[in-house]
Amino acid sequence: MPIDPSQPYDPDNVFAKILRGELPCKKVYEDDFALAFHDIRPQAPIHVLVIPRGEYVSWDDFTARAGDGEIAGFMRAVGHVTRQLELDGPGYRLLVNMGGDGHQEVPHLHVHIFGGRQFFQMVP
Ligand code: IU
Repeated sequence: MPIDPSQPYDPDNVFAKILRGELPCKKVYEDDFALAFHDIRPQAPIHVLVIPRGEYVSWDDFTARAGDGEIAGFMRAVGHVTRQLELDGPGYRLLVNMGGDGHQEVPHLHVHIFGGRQFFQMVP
C-alpha cells in the first residue's frame, strides 16, 4: 500500500528499525549521512537502497526540511555507493518514489539504485 506522504514521521517504520540495528540488512555502505543496503526484493541484478540517517518521510519532506549539508552529504553518499558497486562505468538508474501517486511504500526516504543490466526505457 502506498503511504500518505503528509503523515508525521513514524519512528517504528522498517527502515528506522534497520538504522537503529533492530532489524538486519545486507549493508553496502554507511557514513554520517546515509546507510545503503540491498533491497530484499531485488528488481535488477543490483538493487540497493540508500537512506538518510535523518528522519524524513519522503523526498519532498527531505528537500523541504533537511539542511544543505545533510542534503549534500546524502547525495554524495549515493554517488559513493554507485562507484563502490562499480556501476559508474556501465551505468545505472536512480529512482525515488514519492507519496501515493509515486507508489512509495516505506515512509522513510530511500533512493533506489538499479544496475547490472541495461534499462531500455523509462518505466511510466
Ligand atoms: P518504495 O519506493 O517505497 O515502493 O520501495 C520500497 C522498497 O523497499 C521495495 O523495493 C522493497 O522491496 C524494499 N524493502 C526492503 O528492502 N526491506 C524491507 O524490509 C521492506 C521493503 I518492508
